[in-house]
Amino acid sequence: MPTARARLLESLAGRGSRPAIVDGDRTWSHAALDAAMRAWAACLREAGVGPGDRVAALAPSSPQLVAAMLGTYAVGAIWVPINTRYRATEVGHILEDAKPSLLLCDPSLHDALPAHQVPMRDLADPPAAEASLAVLPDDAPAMLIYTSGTTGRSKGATLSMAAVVDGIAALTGLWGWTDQDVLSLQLPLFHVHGLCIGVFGSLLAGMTMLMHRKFSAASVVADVDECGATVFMGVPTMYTRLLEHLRSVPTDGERLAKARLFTAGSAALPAADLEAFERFTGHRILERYGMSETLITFSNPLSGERRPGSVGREVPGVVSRVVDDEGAEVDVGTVGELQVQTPAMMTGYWNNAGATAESFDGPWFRTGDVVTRDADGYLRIVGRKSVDIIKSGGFKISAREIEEALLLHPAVAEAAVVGLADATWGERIEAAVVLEEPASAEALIEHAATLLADYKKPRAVHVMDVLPRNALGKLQKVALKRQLQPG
Ligand code: MLC
Ligand code: AMP
Repeated sequence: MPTARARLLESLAGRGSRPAIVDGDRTWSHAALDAAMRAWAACLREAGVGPGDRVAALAPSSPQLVAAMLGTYAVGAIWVPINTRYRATEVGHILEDAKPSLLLCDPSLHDALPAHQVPMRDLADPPAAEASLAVLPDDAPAMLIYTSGTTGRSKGATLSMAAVVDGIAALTGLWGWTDQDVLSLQLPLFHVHGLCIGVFGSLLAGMTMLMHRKFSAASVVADVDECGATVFMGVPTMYTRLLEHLRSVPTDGERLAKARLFTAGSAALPAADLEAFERFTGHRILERYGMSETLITFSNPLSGERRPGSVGREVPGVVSRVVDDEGAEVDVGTVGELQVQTPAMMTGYWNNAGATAESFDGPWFRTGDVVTRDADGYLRIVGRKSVDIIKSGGFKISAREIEEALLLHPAVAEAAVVGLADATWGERIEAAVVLEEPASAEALIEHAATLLADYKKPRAVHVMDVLPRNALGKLQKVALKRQLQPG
């Protein structure tokens, strides 16, 4: 059995002229991607990057970005993708934590760079050169995926090559991906949904990616109807947008019908959206569930029942249990926390042994998601243990991080941030503040927007005399959510 690294990197050249990535009017064959990977590897070696070093990337989706990632693997280094919506403080935290030897940055994103410098290179065409591939064990770290937690700062989930390749191959095997498939890839490449399932999944199966810098419903339709896309993957908000589009252009349902598979994940897909999409297109969306730390652990089947409101059963290789607050397994149909073991498990949070230890109960990873299991094993995600984690449009957001940003405003004495149910975004960020001097809600929103990525900005700020607290003074966020969104 070839190593995971070999399965990913050495398969490219053998696929020759078959298209790997279509980027607008330019098509990159597998051989061209292989050459670009080797050129990047030479370039990185020349810059002194070697095994175990980190290479960070702050750039929109592009074939060069994929080639640079593969080049990073070719020299045995670790890929650290950074969210392109981040601002200087958020980018600065990742650079300080991951300490990359090199940052690959698109010139359009220079404004997001923090004051302190790391060696940097623009992600432009690298010089043509050849480099051999480094031989590294498959369990060495391959990528750091920064993800928010209950604390303010994001943590780098460290995934090995074996975890990603084995985990994704198990999933895409279940979904029947082959080299005849064409993926409409409209997800960003700095999270596991777009990067691991999208890019790794396509490369491992030898399929073609139609790459987009930005999502649009019309381009999904065009990809399927005009460019032969057979598969589309999206977060539920993308399906909400597709449904808006279909309501105004219902005939596009027939155009989308030509695809083979639509999948959803990263947040709960409302059953009503699944049913409406099926009415327009004849396709029942396949919903699956995962996390940056574990990759995809549950999936509805390709053939068999795709149950609305459920994420299906364990992906092959995954074992799971549902436990109560004392760690005892609960009965079928009873809510509890989902815990999992998987070959795709992260090795830990980068530089953060404390957080890693807290997230495991022995071999079990505590997902923090509250679930119930049907009698036949189908799982339903019903909530989260912590109110401090918000999912909006598929992005995971720490309420604490936004509270800390609001508290930096001189007028704010206390701040509480919550996620309220929202038909488009899944959850919508709103804040409640107690002020010590006058300030308008608009000014506070603007203040948060200058410090944080655009999607973290509160959509409303409520000025209150006091925040709801219990007798011991502890903030009652559940009560606050009820107050802001009754019923
Ligand atoms: C954009 N906006 C958001 C937002 N995205 N607001 C809340 N939540 C979001 N996620 C806001 C912007 O701030 C802006 O507001 C307005 O929407 C228009 O911005 P845009 O850039 O034009 O938006 P758009 O490109 O349409 O983005 C929507 C989106 C994007 C759904 C395409 O959010 C997205 O790419 N989400 C995918 C996230 C993802 O990949 N998650 C996977 C995590 S991995 P204003 O007011 O400034 O105009 C994971 C594991 C697993 O979860 O299981 O997969
Ligand atoms: P992230 O840290 O961005 O990888 O987000 C992982 C989280 O996304 C999980 O812990 C869940 O809360 C959520 N999630 C992923 N897929 C689904 C899904 N299909 N349904 C509900 N929540 C999901």
